Amino acid sequence: MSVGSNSVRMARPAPPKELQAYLDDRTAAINHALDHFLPPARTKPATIHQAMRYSLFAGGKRIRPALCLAAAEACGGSQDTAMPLACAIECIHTYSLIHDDLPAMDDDDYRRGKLTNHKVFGEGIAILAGDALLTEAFDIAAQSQGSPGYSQQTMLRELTKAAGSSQLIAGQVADLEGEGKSVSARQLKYIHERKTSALLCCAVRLGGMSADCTAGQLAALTSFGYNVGLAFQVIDDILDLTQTSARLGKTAGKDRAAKKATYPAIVGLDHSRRIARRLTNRAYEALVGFKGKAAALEALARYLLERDR
Ligand code: GRG
Repeated sequence: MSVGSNSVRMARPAPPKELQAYLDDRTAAINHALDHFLPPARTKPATIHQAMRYSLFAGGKRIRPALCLAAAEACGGSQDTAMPLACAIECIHTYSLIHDDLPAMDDDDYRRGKLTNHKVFGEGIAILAGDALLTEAFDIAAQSQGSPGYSQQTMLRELTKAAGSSQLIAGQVADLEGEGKSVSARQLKYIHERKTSALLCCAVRLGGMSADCTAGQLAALTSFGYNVGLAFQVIDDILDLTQTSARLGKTAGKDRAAKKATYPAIVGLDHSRRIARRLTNRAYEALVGFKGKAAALEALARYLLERDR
């Protein structure tokens, strides 16, 4: 089914009103900041800046930057201080999606409910748009201030580690190499930890660091981010199997068609749902010490577990 502009979007259960208002508010602030940080679309060469902005403003859920801001809030920090780091994470995430959709990778025609970058701008420009977003991410992160306990250098290294060849890229390599092969649950966890959890975890850690969090808070945020990140990918695999392309804004059912290793393929749908719930419960447990200041993080974790796109 097409997910293009002619497709009909189905109604979906909305997050609770308060969380929806919170997400709308944060999304507006994140979009405003991204618009400020990115070169204007008319900046020469205009094609590349249009291509970068096309995917960045295509309607992503903004989960990672929202988590970064919520983590800063949980540690008593400000949205403004965390914002460059939140935006840098979203640029890295968007680059990874553009490249993931390329014919040499997952070969997808739709993303975020729109044609993929290479379908609109061609493969060469899509590769460059991903490269440029990755590079821009570090320029944006370098505009963060650092906090008394965490230097700007420490935070930049946090970002490079999460996006680099032992985390995000390592996950993608293992994913590519596992296609069509029998992959164990242990190997699958290795892929999920790197391909998905590393960047989500980095988002909450950077939010905490921007707020000069204590060592105990950083450990709690790490456990929260790690578990939410794993749960996120299990849910993503379930949605690929159970939702329509129109609902997801990308082609559904691709994992099965590509014989990709997923939790539903290895342990079944029901068990996968139980695993996602268990991981989310572990994420909640990590927040106990924040004594209510992490209400937004907790609500986001619940939303991610219950989401349908
Ligand atoms: C270096 C050539 C090269 C490629 C890098 C690292 C990489 C490619 C791809 C990994 C990207 C990937 C698909 C990770 C899985 C994480 C995931 C489920 C992403 C979808 O996240 P959502 O649902 O997306 O938050 P939106 O569109 O809402 O932001």
